[in-house]
Order: sequence, then C-alpha cells, then structure tokens
Amino acid sequence: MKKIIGYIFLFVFANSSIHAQLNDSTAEAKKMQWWKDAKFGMFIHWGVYSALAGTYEGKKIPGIGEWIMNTAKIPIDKYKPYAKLFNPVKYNPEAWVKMARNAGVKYIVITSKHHDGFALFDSKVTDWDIVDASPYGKDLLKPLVAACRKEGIRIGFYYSQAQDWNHPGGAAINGHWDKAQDGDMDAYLDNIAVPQVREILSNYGNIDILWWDTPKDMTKERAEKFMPILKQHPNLITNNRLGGGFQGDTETPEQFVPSTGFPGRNWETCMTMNDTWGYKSYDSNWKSSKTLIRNLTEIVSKGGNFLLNVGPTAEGEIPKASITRLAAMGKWLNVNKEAIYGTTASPFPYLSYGRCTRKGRKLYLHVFDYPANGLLGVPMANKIREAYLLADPTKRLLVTINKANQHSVIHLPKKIPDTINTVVAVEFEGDLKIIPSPMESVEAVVSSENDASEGAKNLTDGNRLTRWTAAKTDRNASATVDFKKQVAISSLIVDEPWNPWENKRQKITLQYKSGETWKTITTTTTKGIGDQKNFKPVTAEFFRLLIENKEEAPSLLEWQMYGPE
Ligand code: H79
Repeated sequence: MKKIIGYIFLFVFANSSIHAQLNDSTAEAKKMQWWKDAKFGMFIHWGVYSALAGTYEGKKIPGIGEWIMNTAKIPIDKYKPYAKLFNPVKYNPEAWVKMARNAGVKYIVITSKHHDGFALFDSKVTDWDIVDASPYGKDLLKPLVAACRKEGIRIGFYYSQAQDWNHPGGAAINGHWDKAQDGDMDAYLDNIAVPQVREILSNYGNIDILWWDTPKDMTKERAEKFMPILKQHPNLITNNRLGGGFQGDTETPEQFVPSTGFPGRNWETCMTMNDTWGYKSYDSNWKSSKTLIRNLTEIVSKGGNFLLNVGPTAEGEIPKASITRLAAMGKWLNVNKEAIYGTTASPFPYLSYGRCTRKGRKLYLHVFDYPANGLLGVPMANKIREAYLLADPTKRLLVTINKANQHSVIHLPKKIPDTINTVVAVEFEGDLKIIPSPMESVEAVVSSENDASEGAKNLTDGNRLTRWTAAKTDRNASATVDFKKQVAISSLIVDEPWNPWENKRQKITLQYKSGETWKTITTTTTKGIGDQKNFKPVTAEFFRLLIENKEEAPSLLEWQMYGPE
C-alpha cells in the first residue's frame, strides 16, 4: 500500500511539475518576445562622474569614466561636492528619445544608480541623489520614462546593487579606500539597495528591464533579499548579474561580440561607442558607424541584442559623435529594418562574405565583403523562389546553381549598393536544408582534461556555456580532429571563457597534417574572449590547435572551423 501511495504521489507530483515547467517556459517566452524582436537598445550612463569627465585634481584618470572615484581613490568627502557640478540644465528627454527612435532603438536602459551610489531619482532612503544633492533638484528618470512611453520605446533601469562607494557597507571591487565606506553589507542592502529597487520599480509605472551589475560579494542569501520585489513584477526582464547563482533572463557579454551563441539563453552585448561608459571629455576613440552597423548585424545574426551606450555630459548633452553615429545606424536600418527586427539567428554557422538573419522561409544575407565577381554562394540545398536587394525590392536578381556543390548562386549588381552592409533578401522553398559544418560530426582529442565536466566534448558542441580546460598544471595543450576524409577549411573560430577586463591571453596555432608533418596555417594571440581567423582554403584530414597559456591551464569554450561556400 505504501508503495502504491508512493507511486501515486510520484505520478501526481511529476505530472504537475511538468505542467509547471511548460507554463513557466511559455510565460517566459511570452515575457521575452518583445525583447527578442527589439534587437537594438540604447544604454545611458549618467551621473556625478559625468561632471568629472575623466579628470580629477587636474590629472587625467585612465580607464572608464564612471569608475573615476575608484580608480583615483577619491575619498567620499572629496567626491560628494561634485554633485553640485552635475546640473543638467540642457537635459531634453523628449529630444533624446526621439533621437533614439530615429536611430532604430527599441528600448533604453539608464543608470538609475551606478557604483558611486548616486541616484538619478528622488530616493527617500538617502540624500545622495539628484533631488537632494544637485542644484538641478528634479527627478531625471520620470520625464525620460514619460518620453519613452509617448514614443513607444521600452524603458529599463540599470541598478548597481552590490557596489556602492558612497553608502557605508556597499561593496567595492579592489576594496574600500576610505574608512567612511566601511560597514555592514547586509545593512547596506536592507537600508539602501532593497528599498531603492522597490522605489524604481514602484514609482514609474511598469518598468520593462532591471539591469543588475557587478555582483561583488553577493551571496545567495543577499541576492534573495530582492526576490520579494521581483516576484511582484512578473513581466520584468532581468539580467544574469544579480549574483548568488541567479541566472535572470539574459546573458550579458560586455564590450565584445561572442564568436558563438548561447543555446537556450537570451543574450545581449553591451558596448561603448568610444572607450568609456560615463562621459570623458578627452576620449575620442570612437568606433566608426561601419563597425557599429556591422556589430549590430553580427549580434543579431547570432540571436542576440545590441545595447549601445551613450554617456551624456553633466549639462545634459549627448556627445555629437554619438548622435552622428546613431543617425547613421538609423539611416541604414530605415532601408534594412526588415532584416533586423523580429528576425531569428542565422541558420548558417558561418558565411565567408558576411552574416545572415532569418524570418521563416526568408533569409537575409548581409554582405560585408562584396564578392569581386558579383556571385554570392548560398550553402543550402533549397530552391530559391526569389532574391532581391532590400534597397531595391522591385528588381529580381538572377539565381543559378553551382554544378560542383549544388549551392544556389545569386548574381549581384556590379556596383556595390552599400559598402557597409548590403542586404539580399532570399525566399526559399521547402524546409531549410543547410550544408552542415564539418566540425558538427567530430569530437576533438585533447592532450589533457582538467576533469570530465571540462572535457574535450565541450570544444565542438556549439555551446559557449560549456568549456574544456587542460590539466591544472599544464601550460601547453593540443586538440586534434580527424575528419576521416579530406576537408577544405578557410576559417578558424575560437571562444574563450574570460571577459575583456581580465587581460587574459593565449597563443593559439592552427596546423594541418601533411604526410607525417604538422604545418602551421595561422597563429593568433587572443585577449581572452576568442578570435576568428580567415585564410586561403587548406584541404586536409587532420587539423590541430596548439594552445599556450603562460599563467594557467589552457582553456576554450569552443573550437569551430568552416570551409568556403
Ligand atoms: O556600467 C559599466 C561598467 O562600469 C560596469 N559594467 C558596464 C555596463 C562594469 N563594472 N565593472 N566592470 C564593468 C568590470 C570590472 C572591471 C575592473 Fe577595472 C577591472 C575593475 C577593476 C579592474 C576597469 C578597469 C574598471 C576599473 C579598472
């Protein structure tokens, strides 16, 4: 009897948990849909650090501008007076939002409080905010939220939950530098962070995104302090930076485009236009519009979103250089919007000439490197119903078949329509049959593994959430694949498990076997975030990677290789 009851319990429990999971996943999918379709957001980093603009006591302080208090070790009583200089009298949120909308931006995320602890809203739990400490004296978030609602732009708040360099007990990466910062972190969370998160989620109507950052010293218990508030906002999208093991809704690669995607996870690359988030008067290392348009394309082709930053001045002006770049993106998007919004990731893991996005039976080929002969190969076995440029949709392009590999070939106009990214729309027939990447069917043999959970199989599984690591004491390692037949390879892609600011490096050499000797194809010294190398096709059966890491055991998330179309 006991056993039978046990079975009944098991059945009922298992059954209901499956339903719960299904409901959860459909609710999650529904919640994320607008965000997945949106693709392009604008980050705003703005606060007291904007008034310092990268300079303290006459010295130019290196690094990202919003970190100036930490980097220059400015004591609290020397930093606080700068709030008097943060007086954004030229702030025009309607103009900002219109500018963003014309740029093709679908959501805005603004720093409600960054690591310096200064709130851009009238917080009841501190005087360290725009209303109490700045001559401006008015909430900066409220009119921005109103303008976003008016223009149909979604709104999110960034909130630095762990680091806070002006409220005692707040965390600081690299430690406190002023005794006045010392205190009880739990008390700081209970008295400042938790009530402030309640304020920003309660006082502005429905907020779409809460963007946590730097989970320094955040244990599970500390992260759980925010859960009751989050539960009251089931449609709120949060990222993976709360800490304490909470995954949130999104992965957040910072300042780089991952070489491969995150299966089963939504993700968003956040990036600066120059080298700082918060305004620095002398940072003129601006990325070109071409780089930004191609970054957006590449991210979307991998299934991610692009959150691109602007750092307004203390007066409330967005730098001209940012405005011209956003305008260029808007101009390109106006012609090619169909190939970005509402699309899904490329079905091709790699295309030598550019990127691809998809909407059902429609592919959008984003041509970066316009073929000299005007012929564009599409590595799929489907018949193409029609192909045309998004810039000229009434003119059908000629499509022929490449007899050698049965790939379709699109005949492009001789004159390049857009040297940054020309989009070719392709409507195909039937279920998509792409020519698989040669790496899909092989597993690498490695010189050593740290343990089974960081084994060789993780190298070629197409999932950058899993990694291979060599044995702890190794500094040199190799990984070899045997395709069991001759395969032409023209591109190497590796992913690494670090962030740009960790300053990690590995020397990676790709070789092929010619008779009994290994010959080098290409070598790269990485920056800890992976790399891609293209080269003239090399045909061989055996390929191997040599990985050298001077500081720790060699490690990779992914190793992919592709041939020409
Ligand atoms: O808000 C922006 C950054 O301020 C924030 N995330 C984005 C969205 C961020 N905070 N910390 N980090 C990113 C990573 C930490 C980097 C560090 Fe450093 C490396 C801290 C100390 C060494 C960079 C270099 C900051 C100070 C020196």
